[in-house]
Amino acid sequence: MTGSDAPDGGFSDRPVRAYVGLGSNLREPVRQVQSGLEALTRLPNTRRLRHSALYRSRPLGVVIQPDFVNAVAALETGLSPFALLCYLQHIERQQGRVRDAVRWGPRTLDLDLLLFGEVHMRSPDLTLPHPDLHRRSFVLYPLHEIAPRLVIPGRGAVVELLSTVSRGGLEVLDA
Ligand code: ROI
Repeated sequence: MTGSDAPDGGFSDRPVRAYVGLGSNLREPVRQVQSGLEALTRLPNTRRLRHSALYRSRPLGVVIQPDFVNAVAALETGLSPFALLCYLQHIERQQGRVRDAVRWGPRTLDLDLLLFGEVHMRSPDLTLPHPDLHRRSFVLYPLHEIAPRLVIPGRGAVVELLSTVSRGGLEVLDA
């Protein structure tokens, strides 16, 4: 797979700061999220910067399913948004993700492209910023941990958004 398979040409003009949310609640979720974080270090034209602690969170969506493990990582990337998305989906497949199995149901590894610099876009395959990011405590808390001054384009400062969501049982897991 190469970045140039992407519909937007594959590369950005200059490096962009992007944020990725990781979530798993199947087949040893801690190990799934750790290997997802490692896989992000191997993306082409990309440096993985900070990542958050691992958090345990109650499932949003189908309620009768195992708790999730979530984390957020920051990247600096020369890939385009669609090329990065393709690589993230490739990592999900490598870790056994079956897309569209049960909507809002359990998953081995979900990698959500949360933010891509200041980019705003809406397409059938990719919406930026991620449309639910400002409502999800399991994204906002880890994001605030690694980027406390971050402002989400169109939504406001992460630190302000924290006070609008319930923490809902979110706990930091021991390292
Ligand atoms: N719930 C939690 N707590 N964490 C997730 O990462 C997550 N991901 C999902 C759904 C099924 C909506 N619920 C989640 O995709």
